Amino acid sequence: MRGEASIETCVVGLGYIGLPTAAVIARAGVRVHGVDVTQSVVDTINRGEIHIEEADLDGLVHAAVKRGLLTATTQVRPADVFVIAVPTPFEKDGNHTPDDSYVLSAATEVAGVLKAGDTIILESTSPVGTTEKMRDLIAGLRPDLKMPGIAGETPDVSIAYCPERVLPGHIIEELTNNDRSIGGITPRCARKALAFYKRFVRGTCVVTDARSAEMTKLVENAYRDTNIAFANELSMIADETGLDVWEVIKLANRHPRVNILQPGPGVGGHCIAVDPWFIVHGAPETSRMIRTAREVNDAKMHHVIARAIELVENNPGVPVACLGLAFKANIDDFRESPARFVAASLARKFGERINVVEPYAQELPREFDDTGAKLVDVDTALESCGIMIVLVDHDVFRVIPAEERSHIIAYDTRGIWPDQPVPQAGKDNLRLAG
Ligand code: SAJ
Repeated sequence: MRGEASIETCVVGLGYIGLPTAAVIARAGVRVHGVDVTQSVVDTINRGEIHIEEADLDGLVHAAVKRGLLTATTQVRPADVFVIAVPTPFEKDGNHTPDDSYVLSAATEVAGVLKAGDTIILESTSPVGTTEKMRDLIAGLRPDLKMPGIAGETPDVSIAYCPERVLPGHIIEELTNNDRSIGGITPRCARKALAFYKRFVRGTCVVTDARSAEMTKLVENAYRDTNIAFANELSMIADETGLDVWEVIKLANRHPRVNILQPGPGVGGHCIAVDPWFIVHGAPETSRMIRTAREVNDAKMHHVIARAIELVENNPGVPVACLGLAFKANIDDFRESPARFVAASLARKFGERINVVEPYAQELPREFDDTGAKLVDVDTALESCGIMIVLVDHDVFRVIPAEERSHIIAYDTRGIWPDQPVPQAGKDNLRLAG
């Protein structure tokens, strides 16, 4: 933008959030060094190509690399602003303990090149207090630099927490237009981060403190998880009582202050099924509803598996098609996907009777090896399968006309075929609505 000082940015982590963020920053004319631990990712980006699927990202990265505004390396380089966008998974202890080691190792690398006047921004979804923990780590590594929020010192650097809130499939548009929380360790840190985001964000940037911004990010996803759990619980109640959950939700949502979300085979992805646990971990005694919502959504996946097994066993010899592996509609992301888990469970149990339809997959994931299950296209499934289990609401499944599927028995966990004939009473599993 005209009139702004030229700055250099270093974005650490070039995944689903880091790469689009780097590309959008570069589009605003800011020079970006992207850093990733994986050499093949770095090489791909330096060729002007991308390693993930995301609408409009390839053109943006290609243009940024061509203009010399985006370069990728495996090493953190000196910059004016550092943006950390690395994963925060769970520890492998089975207790949903947040693993902040990637954040702290990125911060350690940044500390090595940090100079007075720099700004460090953490974007990774993180437990409350992580930004201060990062500050304390850097303070220990760089005693020559004064850190913000430590009494009596005028800081040399600024540190802030600024979470993204973008929806996969719409990342570029949402990175630019969504409002953002800008949480400084001090108000001065927030102002520094604000000036940075103003360069490429059109949405309103709301300034707050780092801990509030950390909690806000977790709350947003816990809110959605809780609301999906309500829908999933309703679907299991409807199953038990023989009601059509889609009809009930449709009617209830005509109330001006009711907006129930849609049931499905469980909740997947890397955010909604993960972030609520960060709240539970920080306040285990008081976060009862948030924990229960997680448990309900996980239970829904096991409910779907049990119902699907019942359906397949009640129809001996009939070939089965599982529709979808992605964690949600119209994307190619199969990580942490309940659909994939359900389909793989059925493949292990029923072997070659199981066909998987996933237009976004070139091959089946490894857990399907040696099961006998096959990847087929929609038409093959319609011709050869008598049972269809809808696990993902991809548009390509939604638009299959009723007459093309009138011969099949459907277990529609997404409610995409409201016109599917309801099978005979007495077969409970066929009355399933969710
Ligand atoms: N789902 C349902 N029923 C619904 C809505 C969603 O079963 O009515 C399921 C989806 O099928 C999927 C899961 O929930 O398995 C999550 O999908 P999603 O579309 O709700 O969310 P994500 O994980 O793609 O992205 C979320 C978003 N958060 C919120 O909407 C509050 C996004 O804005 C965040 O930036 C993102 O998490 C993140 O990175 O944290």
